[in-house]
Amino acid sequence: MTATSIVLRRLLPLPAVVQFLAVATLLTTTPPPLPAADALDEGYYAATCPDAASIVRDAMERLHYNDPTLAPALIRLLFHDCLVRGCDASVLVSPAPGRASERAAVPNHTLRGFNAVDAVKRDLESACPGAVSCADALALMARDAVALLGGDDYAVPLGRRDGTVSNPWEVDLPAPFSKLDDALAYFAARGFGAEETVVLFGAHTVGGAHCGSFRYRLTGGPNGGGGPAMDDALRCELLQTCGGAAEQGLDTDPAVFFDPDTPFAVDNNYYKQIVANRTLLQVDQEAAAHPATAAHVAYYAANPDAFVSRFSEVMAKLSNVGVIEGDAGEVRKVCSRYNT
Ligand code: HEM
Ligand SMILES: *[C@@H]1O[C@H](CO)[C@@H](O)[C@H](O)[C@H]1NC(C)=O
Ligand SMILES: CC(=O)N[C@H]1CO[C@H](CO)[C@@H](O)[C@@H]1O
Repeated sequence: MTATSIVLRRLLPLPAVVQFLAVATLLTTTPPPLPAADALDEGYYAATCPDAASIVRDAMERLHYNDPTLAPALIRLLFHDCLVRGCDASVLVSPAPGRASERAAVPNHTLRGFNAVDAVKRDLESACPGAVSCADALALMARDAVALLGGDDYAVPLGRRDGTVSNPWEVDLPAPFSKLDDALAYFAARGFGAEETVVLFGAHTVGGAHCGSFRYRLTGGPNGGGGPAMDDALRCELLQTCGGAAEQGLDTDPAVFFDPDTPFAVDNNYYKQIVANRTLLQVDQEAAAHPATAAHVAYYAANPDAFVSRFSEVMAKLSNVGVIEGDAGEVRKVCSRYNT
């Protein structure tokens, strides 16, 4: 076992890079509206579920204790929810016969944490039936995940409603081999400037990636995939873990921590790694040298505390993208199913 070998459970099928391509070329859907934070309210459940936030926090502490890989998965789940149709829990819906959902789209194949959301929602339902939306539950869980991983706690105003639409063809998230220019444009269209995007990318200091997301970078010399170079020592190490074969059985693909030193800590190691050409994903590595991002990368590599506090600010902003409120949508009883 190398230092980067993994403990991440091999639960879910792996997306072949080539499948990502189909998604990456489909950047055609309309972005969700920009953040609508001020309509949400921390006291939204004061009458209907005053303990909602602490119910979620208690459950998250229990879940995190049993499985530290869950917290990173939830941070990623929030990202996949909020930038597709807004933070409306659309990512949580299970595909049903005759009714596909975002979970049928390729980037979801490695998403995890759905059972945890359902479990936390069960706790909320037994305390206050029908009150708390899955979109709010996920926003709170992601906030708690950041805190449990040593990040700064941040306020999550509430009142998101759950969407009643979830379409796989609307999942237009950037692929790991996207050009950084395209990824920056994607985030900009959703209200995130280059600095904010670089801060969000800092999430890749926790959790890990399956080899299928970066194996193409390992072969054919240090510049294997045609993208920016990977440090040769890391490349050789990863080749041992991942092998060089282009394809691997869907649920047997190994996974590797982004930050092998502190995989469960919100810290600035991501920036130090990309400065050293020691990161897994091509789009991340590009951020080290791109004129729109290099200065931010250098700043956060040198200022750990600035990153930790900024990360929570931008996560708070991410939690509010394109929320639906009032009487729109519904409050799902089970997060993986529409009520009707
Ligand atoms: C261009 C943008 C992004 C791309 C292409 C990207 C891609 C990926 C890929 C390929 C993985 C590994 C999946 C796997 O193989 O298991 C991953 C993991 C992860 N991503 Fe991103 N990501 C992006 C942005 C973000 C953002 C904005 C966040 C959150 C703020 C985020 C949080 C995470 C986390 C926490 C993990 C680890 C998940 C786990 O351990 O289960 N990513 N990302
Ligand atoms: C990282 O890669 C770039 C581009 O190939 C190279 O110029 C730079 O010297 C490398 N940095 C380190 C620390 O290896
Ligand atoms: C976690 C999850 O729902 N994954 C799904 C992603 O899409 C594939 C293909 O449709 C499903 O088989 C997975 O269950």
